[in-house]
Amino acid sequence: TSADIGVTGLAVMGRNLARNLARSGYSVAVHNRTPARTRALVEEFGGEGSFRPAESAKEFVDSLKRPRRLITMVKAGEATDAVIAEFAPLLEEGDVIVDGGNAHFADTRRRERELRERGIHFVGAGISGGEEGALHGPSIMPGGSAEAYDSLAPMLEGIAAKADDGSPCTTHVGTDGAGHFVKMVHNGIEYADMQLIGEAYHLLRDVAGYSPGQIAEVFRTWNGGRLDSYLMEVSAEVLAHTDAGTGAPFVDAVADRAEQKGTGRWTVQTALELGVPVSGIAEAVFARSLSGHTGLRAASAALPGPRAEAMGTDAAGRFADQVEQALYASKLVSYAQGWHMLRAGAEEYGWDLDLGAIAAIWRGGCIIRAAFLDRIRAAYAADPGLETLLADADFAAEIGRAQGDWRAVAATALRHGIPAPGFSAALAYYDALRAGRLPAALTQAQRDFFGAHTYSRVDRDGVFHTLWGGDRTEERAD
Ligand code: NBP
Repeated sequence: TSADIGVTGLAVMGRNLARNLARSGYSVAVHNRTPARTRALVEEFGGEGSFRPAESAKEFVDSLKRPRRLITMVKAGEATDAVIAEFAPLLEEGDVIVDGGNAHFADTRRRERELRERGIHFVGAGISGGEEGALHGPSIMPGGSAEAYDSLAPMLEGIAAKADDGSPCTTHVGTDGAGHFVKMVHNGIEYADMQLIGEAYHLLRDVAGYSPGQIAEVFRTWNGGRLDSYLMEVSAEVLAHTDAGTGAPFVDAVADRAEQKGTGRWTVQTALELGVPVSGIAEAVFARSLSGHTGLRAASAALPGPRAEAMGTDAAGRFADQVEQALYASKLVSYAQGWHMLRAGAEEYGWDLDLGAIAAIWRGGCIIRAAFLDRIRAAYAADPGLETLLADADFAAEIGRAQGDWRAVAATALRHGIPAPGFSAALAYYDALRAGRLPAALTQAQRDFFGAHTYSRVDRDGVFHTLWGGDRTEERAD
């Protein structure tokens, strides 16, 4: 009568994941560096299922069924290495360590390689949904060997969120760091979604002249349509909330400085290395960063510019409809960029990512869960080789219909001096993809001028260089 699985690291996430497993009928060994947390878990929630508290690593490992399966839910980084260093020597060939923390996928690749050499399976599992998700059903993105996934599948599928069609929000994402890579891109998309909703709010507030309560109503209406998503719902909840202390809208009582833990930044850093333009995510990361530069903002507060003027009620209503179009179109672009990044990562790191299946496991449990993701799943089901989501016939038609309003909203933001970098960057990306000719021709010619970096021509094959410093004849450079 040994435990089915073990969880070590019993802060908010680990504790709730262990409870989720126990409530699903598994017997769960629980362990934490500081044993007080282990005792607290069993005292408070012991009645929910079968927990086996262990004070030492050895006791913990010895209490697990073979092959042993243990999940570590400790702080990402050095703590994860410390846990692996402590537990790996106690394990045997075929045992499985699952890292459910927010590790960087490059660390996961390294850890997986090191443990594989010792015959131990290492599964880097991205887990999204926060504390509540861990307890009631997160979206789980496991990467590692297929064999390790198979041994975990019933448990993971049992505790994961379920999509509307009943399917569990987890799948074998790919080998080694694939799960944590996919989780990272999920978080990047989450940043972009939040930024776009923020821009919609800003425009509705300052141009439409709506109160936070009115905007909450608008968001609730949108949430009943194609923008239906957890983040839309959360935004409406926050905007409808009144601050107990001041009686003012809660959002006005919060300092306008957005923080970040780093997964958005990792997404952008990795995208730069892969050469993938994820401008929506990058603008979102920069916008958070800018908001925190209070000195810079104070020093710039008197700079000249237009003051937003609120419009009349009828115009405001029409404008709100346009903002819905702009938000939807920009969201579509940022998802297209995110999926481009998934494809590029798969190619670079040799993962066989199923792009539709990733959309499917984000339909529930995770922070970006939304009705929209089922359409992305369907787009890849119809054409697994889809070059970009924007090329899907339905999405292309929708963005085509939205673009007039999208441009109007971006122009309004510019005219009123309201920063909307997410809307604008998405539109610039869309227009750059559409453009027959890009000024990149001039850029490449400049590079050839000052650095002899050569160029190709539109009319013949080959590599060319112009003797800019001499008689400007063109020579072959290949
Ligand atoms: P924390 O990220 O705050 O980590 C606290 C846990 O790490 C405690 O159990 C602590 O043990 C343990 N730990 C540390 Br710190 N250093 C250790 C070491 N050297 N050896 C062993 N254990 C060590 O917990 P969390 O917020 O529950 O998150 C857990 C993981 O899940 C993180 O990787 C996080 O990024 C990820 N995640 C969090 C969320 C969320 O919403 N919070 C969502 C998705 C993923 P102690 O009790 O002895 O100090």
